Amino acid sequence: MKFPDYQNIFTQVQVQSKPEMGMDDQGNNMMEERTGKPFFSTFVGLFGNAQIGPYYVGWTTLVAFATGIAWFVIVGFNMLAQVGYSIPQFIRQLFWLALEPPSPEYGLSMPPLDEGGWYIIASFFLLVSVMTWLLRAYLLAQQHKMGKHIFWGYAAAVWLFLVLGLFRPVLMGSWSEAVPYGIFPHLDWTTAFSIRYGNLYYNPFHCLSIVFLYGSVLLFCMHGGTILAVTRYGGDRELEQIYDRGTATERAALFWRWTMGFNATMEGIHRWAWWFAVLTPITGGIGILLTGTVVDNWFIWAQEHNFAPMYDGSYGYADYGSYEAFIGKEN
Ligand code: 07D
Repeated sequence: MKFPDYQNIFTQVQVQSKPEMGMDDQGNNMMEERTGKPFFSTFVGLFGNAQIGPYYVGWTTLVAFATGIAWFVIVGFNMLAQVGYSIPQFIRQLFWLALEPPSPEYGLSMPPLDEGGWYIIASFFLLVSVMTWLLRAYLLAQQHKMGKHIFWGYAAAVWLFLVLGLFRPVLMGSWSEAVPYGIFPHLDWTTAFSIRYGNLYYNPFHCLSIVFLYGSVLLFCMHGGTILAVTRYGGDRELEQIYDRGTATERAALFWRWTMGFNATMEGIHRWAWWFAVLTPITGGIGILLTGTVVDNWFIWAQEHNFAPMYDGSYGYADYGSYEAFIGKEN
């Protein structure tokens, strides 16, 4: 028999037999709260496991879905109302439509429905949805007697989400600080935020967040590439290689040590990747929390801390504050 030949995500081998149902620690089938009759899909099997289902439905799943759908529908209907309930216009303008937060005069109070009230209600549902989904990750890990690494990873993203939509608006004393719901509008908000606070590139925590974001990409590529490259020596059985190091690990380690003088370990590389990923939103959240609360202008802050230039007038009219001042016709 020819040894199975693996090619990237597309494997030539697909396991399709009696469905894997999962076991509890007594060795019984664990079907409580699992719904859906499992089936196999050859197409899905090209990308991952060919088995679809069963799926875990506990109370957290139901609450997260119900509130998530409520948020989605409230946002959708508000957008629809803005185009006079015209479906063609809704489709045409979808990317530009938004459910915006209340304007600043309402502070942290509850505004009328069509002046941000719907935004507050939708946000409440989104908050419940994201938090119950976080709890779901914890409970599922607990049921499987797993570590809580995935829960903490998602919690890090939730930290940034909470900073953007809850903690910072409360510290600033206004819901108007929160992010609008909409495709381009939330991107516009991001740009406006950066400009308002003197260019986010000069926020050192934004810098750190980018380092970890790009770093995660690099590590993921290095690790994925390394494992694929030593799969022929059994490197894909990574856990086995951790406690019983074989030639796959030796070669992978040697490759990197000869390439850059240092190599991670078969176990440690996963901690590197996890920490880089988790630190992206952790550092990001710190940066956003400081913006407007502690630091009002990151460019001036950077000048005061000697890593943005103090213009002396030799660079052009920007140094003068206005074009009129630059050409000497201010008065
Ligand atoms: C957003 C939060 C967690 C999300 C959760 C999900 C739902 C429901 C709905 C399924 C990702 C909630 C669930 C909503 C889903 C359905 C239907 C995590 C999030 C829990 N930046 N920037 C970052 C770069 C600039 C700005 C981080 C690069 C400009 C602002 C990251 C560049 C300006 C903020 C990053 C660049 C600007 C950021 C995000 C380059 C103006 C943030 C990390 C090359 C455009 C955020 C400190 C992340 C942040 C952030 C990268 C440029 C503004 C590292 C590469 C100068 C306002 N930027 N940025 O993991 O943390 O997000 O900043 O130019 O708030 Mg930036």
